Amino acid sequence: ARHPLEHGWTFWFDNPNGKTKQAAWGSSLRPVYTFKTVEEFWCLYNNVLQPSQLSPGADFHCFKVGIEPKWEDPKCAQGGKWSTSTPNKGSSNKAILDQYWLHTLLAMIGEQFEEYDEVCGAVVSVRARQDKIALWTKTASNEAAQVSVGKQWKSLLDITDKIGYLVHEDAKRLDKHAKNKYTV
Ligand code: M7G
Repeated sequence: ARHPLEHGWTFWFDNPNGKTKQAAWGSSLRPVYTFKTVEEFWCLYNNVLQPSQLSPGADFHCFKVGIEPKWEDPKCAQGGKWSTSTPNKGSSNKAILDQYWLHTLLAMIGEQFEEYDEVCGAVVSVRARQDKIALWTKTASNEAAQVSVGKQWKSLLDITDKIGYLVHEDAKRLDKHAKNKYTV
């Protein structure tokens, strides 16, 4: 039996080895596979590497069909992201990263967020210093919706530390100096 999902979703991969210092951001960002059913999701999930197996610099993205994982995408342009990181202190943190990723994917594709319409997609970033995962949403100005998504995500991942919401427009303008708009 086929179990259709509410939305189709596209997996994207950003390959750090394809990047040179001069290359523009996103020049190695590629859509890999689109799935529309539960069965296709598991087939894909079982056949791609886990975040823990990626080399530093790599990003996995899973976004609703038709939304590019970029600030510039019309559905993302007024949005922002909740994010959290795992300290890179060995294999247990890598296992946590994989778990964060899977739980985030399942909650997204199962439309478990109360404000499911706000969700654009998720990104897992493998970095030498600190791996991180982010949940991108659509309407940064809607505080109630973002706080709802943030609280639900935090509880889903069983995070006790504060997590922050960064507006893409601020990240674009202020880069590393951008401050969180919301925290939960
Ligand atoms: P980052 O997402 O802050 O994480 O991106 P990283 O430092 O761990 O890789 C770093 C830089 O990539 C940003 O400061 C931007 O210059 C660029 N960048 C990241 N994103 C998500 C975008 C995007 O969506 N659009 C553009 N134009 N640049 C981006």
